[in-house]
Amino acid sequence: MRATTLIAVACTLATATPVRAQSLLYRSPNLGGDWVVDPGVVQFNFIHRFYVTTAPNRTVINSPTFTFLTGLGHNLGLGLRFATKTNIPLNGTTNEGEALARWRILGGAEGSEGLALAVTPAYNFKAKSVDGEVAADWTRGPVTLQGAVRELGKAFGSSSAQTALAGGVVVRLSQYVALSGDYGRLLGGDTAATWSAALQVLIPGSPHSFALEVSNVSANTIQSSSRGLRGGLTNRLYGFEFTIPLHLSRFKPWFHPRAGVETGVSGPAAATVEVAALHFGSDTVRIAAGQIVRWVNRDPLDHSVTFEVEGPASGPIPAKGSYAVKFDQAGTYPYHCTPHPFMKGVVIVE
Ligand SMILES: [Cu+2]
Repeated sequence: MRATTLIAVACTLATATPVRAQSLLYRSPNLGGDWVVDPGVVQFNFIHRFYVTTAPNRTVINSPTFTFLTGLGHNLGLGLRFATKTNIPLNGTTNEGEALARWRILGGAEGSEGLALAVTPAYNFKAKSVDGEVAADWTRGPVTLQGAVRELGKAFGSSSAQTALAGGVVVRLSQYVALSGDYGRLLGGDTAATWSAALQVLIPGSPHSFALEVSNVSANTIQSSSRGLRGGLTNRLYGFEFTIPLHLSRFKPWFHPRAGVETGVSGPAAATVEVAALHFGSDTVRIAAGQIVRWVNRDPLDHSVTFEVEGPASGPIPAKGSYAVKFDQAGTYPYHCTPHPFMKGVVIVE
């Protein structure tokens, strides 16, 4: 399949389901979470932790974990994790890889009020172990409570299974800043509990979030996140996490330059929403059933109008492009922009 075909397929898929964003403002450092992303998006999260050895060497020991997760639609995700400082005491490489799938069984877009729940089956290549996690969170206003139950098929190089429990809390001080912490431990056995604390920031005007972290966990796979390090200075690592959503549709203009395109239905609109400066100009519009709403993109970059419920979706609206939808049924239709999930609006059809 040619790259253009692949991208076209990804874009078609991207228009079919509502977005799921991924932001550190709803998740503490050692809880993998219950988030999934839209089809056509590859979420890349980069954790970098480190500690410094004692004098005279004072060597900085780095401990990164890379996570890639893509959306398959229907609240399913598929991903890979790779860490270079495993906490699984087996001979050989210190690298640790994990393949994972995720099904978000319950919950709206990330950050929605109420309960969300996901299951994450995984395979750990270092431990040759089938692992899994059931994770839930409950959000009300500025607070998100998290919990996770993990099952480790062959725990830490042994041939026996172990269960771990973890819980965390995130408190959002504003739209852009949050504090979080978590605690977890394996059931049974004399092992160190895991803990972390973080200051999280949503970078304004961007889809990125950033966290400054302290923890006693060196690698953030399901296994390595379940047992704390112990021993001297290595029981505390400092570091950061950075989240990067890569929207494959962003690359579409390489193949199909198109500005000023009009998509959706044609005809006079009862309401026009100007999209400019990364905002939907009127975030609430009221129309009567049978009328048309048109979105006009005044920004030099792509936006989209993606409804939270199954229904019409614009796909990328290029600069100077527009998109129009006719609403035949009364109701409330919240929507957002897929490349910029913080852009939100609602159409109320009366
Ligand atoms: Cu946008």
